[in-house]
This record gives sequence, structure tokens and C-alpha cells, in this order.
Amino acid sequence: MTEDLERLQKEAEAELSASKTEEELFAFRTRYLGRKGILTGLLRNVANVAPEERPRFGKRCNEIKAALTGKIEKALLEMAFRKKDGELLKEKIDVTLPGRRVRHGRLHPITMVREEICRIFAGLGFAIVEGPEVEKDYYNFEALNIPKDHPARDMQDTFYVEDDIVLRTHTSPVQVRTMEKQRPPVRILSPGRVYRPDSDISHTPMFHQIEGLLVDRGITFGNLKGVLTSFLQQMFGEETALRFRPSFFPFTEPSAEVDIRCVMCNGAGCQVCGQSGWLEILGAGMVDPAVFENVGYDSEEVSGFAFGLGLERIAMLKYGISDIRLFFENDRRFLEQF
Ligand code: 2NM
Repeated sequence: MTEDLERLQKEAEAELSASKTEEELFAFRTRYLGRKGILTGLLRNVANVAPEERPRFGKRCNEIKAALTGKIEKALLEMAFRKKDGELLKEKIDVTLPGRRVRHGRLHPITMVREEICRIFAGLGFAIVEGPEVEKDYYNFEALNIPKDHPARDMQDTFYVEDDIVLRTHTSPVQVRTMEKQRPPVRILSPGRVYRPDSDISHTPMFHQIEGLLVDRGITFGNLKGVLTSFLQQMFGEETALRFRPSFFPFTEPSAEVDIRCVMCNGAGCQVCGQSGWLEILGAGMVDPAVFENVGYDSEEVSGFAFGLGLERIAMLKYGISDIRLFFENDRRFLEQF
């Protein structure tokens, strides 16, 4: 009987060492130690053993049971460790690798130019005012002394939404709306998107404009020159030379175009300034009395000046950009340069 037990233990241990998976170990445990297992059966049938051998038989059975249980536990534990080791090995990272580059967003060049211009005019006491991009014909044209038969009213030059509704072609309607609501003195700057049906190397159907307006008693063309000179010299450098040329706008009289000395060649003549040595930067003038009458101002009592400039043109000069369309393609290779 005892010899049988010794053989059983040897066989069981050989089988145990041959078990390579958790499933095999569980099956092994069931087969020897389970409710209907071999050892359990032997213990249950202790009655078949000769009475004088029973204590020794029972003791051996329990020893074998304990030994097998311990070995199973140990094997399961080792398997679990080996599995975890394998996983960790697969997951290993090289902490000496350089980190991924953090890509920074940045401001669009048009935004930077707009913010700089707004900052300069804020320093001169101008308030920033915005208004609708879809505008009544009245505010975009009529109130600004642009009669129905003016060339700027042609379908060619304006996006019509409805008969009397347009996409604003300039930001002047914001200033008309402000004057309707507010008595002089008025000192405002209106940045915003404007729309005209043009598209080529220097025109896009949407572009950005800033217009300024100053109205008070006794405002003269000298005040216009002073404010615009201060602005342009802060923007392009203290030494920047300016030139005021006579021009025409329906909403100002007199009107002027303002040029600066070419920032590329300093007046020598180059491709950027078309050999003239000058760059056209903005349009300006003394607000026409007809515009004041339209908003209910007494043109005998107050006077004022206004001006307008395109942001794309300024940004192109400032950053040496040759094609206006680059601003609107959102190509990161372009945008990341600023
Ligand atoms: C320009 C040039 C000259 C202008 C006029 C007005 C208003 F509303 F006061 F009449 N706002 N902006 C103006 C004058 C705009 O842009 C080239």
C-alpha cells in the first residue's frame, strides 16, 4: 500500500513538471485533488486499508496532498510572473529618445498687422468699433454720398445679397452707423472684412480693411496730416517720409492718397514700388458735408477727417509677400513663418 502511494507521488510530480500552461495545471489539480480526484478517492476509501496501516496511510496521503498543492501554487505563481515579464518586455520604452516637438500655433499675419494698427490708434485716443458685414445699400453707399449711377455701384464691384442688401465693400458703413448714434466728438477705428468681386495676384473677393474717423469742432486737414504721420511713422519707422497726393472719393472733399517712401529700396526705385520710390498706403480726406447732413450733423458746426487702408497690402509690404492669395490658403508652411 505504501509503495503504491510512493509511485503515485512520483507519477504525479512528473506530470506536474510536464504541465506547461495554466489550463494543464488546473486539469492536473482537478484530477488529483478535486472532489472526484485520485487522492481524494484514496482518502475516502481508507476503510479498504488494513486497520494497522490506516494512520500511516492517512498521514502519507495528506503529506502528498500538501506537497502537490504547494507545487501547483508555486507553478501558477511562476507562470503569472513569466507572463507579466513578457508583457513588460514588450512594453519597454527608450527613455533616452528625444521628445516629440510641440507645435505652437501662431497669429495669422493679418491678425498681427490689425492688432498693431489698432494698438497705435488706441494710443491716439481712437475707440475700436465693429459692425455688420451684410449691410443695407443705404449704409454702404447712399449715406456715403455714393449715388446710384456711381461706378462703384456696378454689379462688377459689389456682391448683392438682395436688391437693397450687399456684402459691405468697405467698413465706412460702421462709421455712418456710429455717427447716427453718437454726437461729436467722434474718434473711432473700424477694422473688419470687406467684399468685392475681384480675384487675381493682388485681389481676393474678401479682404480686410481698417477705416478711421475723427469728428469735432474745428478739425482741419492739418489734423489729418498730423494723425496719419504719427501713425505711419510708428508703423514703418520714425524716419519714414510721407507724400500726400490729391485724389477723389465720393465721401470726402478734399481727398488724398498717402504714400510712404518705399520700405524696400528707400526711394531708389525697385520692383515693389514700380521704380517710383513710393508706396501707396492709404486713402483719406475731409468728410464731405453731404455725409454729415445724412447722419444729422451740422456741417457748419463740425468737421472731420476719415481714412481707410487695406491690411493685406500692409502685411505684404511688411513681410515681403508677393501673392495676396497666400493669406487665405492656410498652408502651414506659409503660416509657420510668422
Ligand atoms: C477711405 C478714404 C477716405 C472714409 C470716409 C468715412 C466716413 F464714413 F466717415 F465717411 N469712413 N471712411 C474714407 C475716406 C475711407 O478709404 C480708402
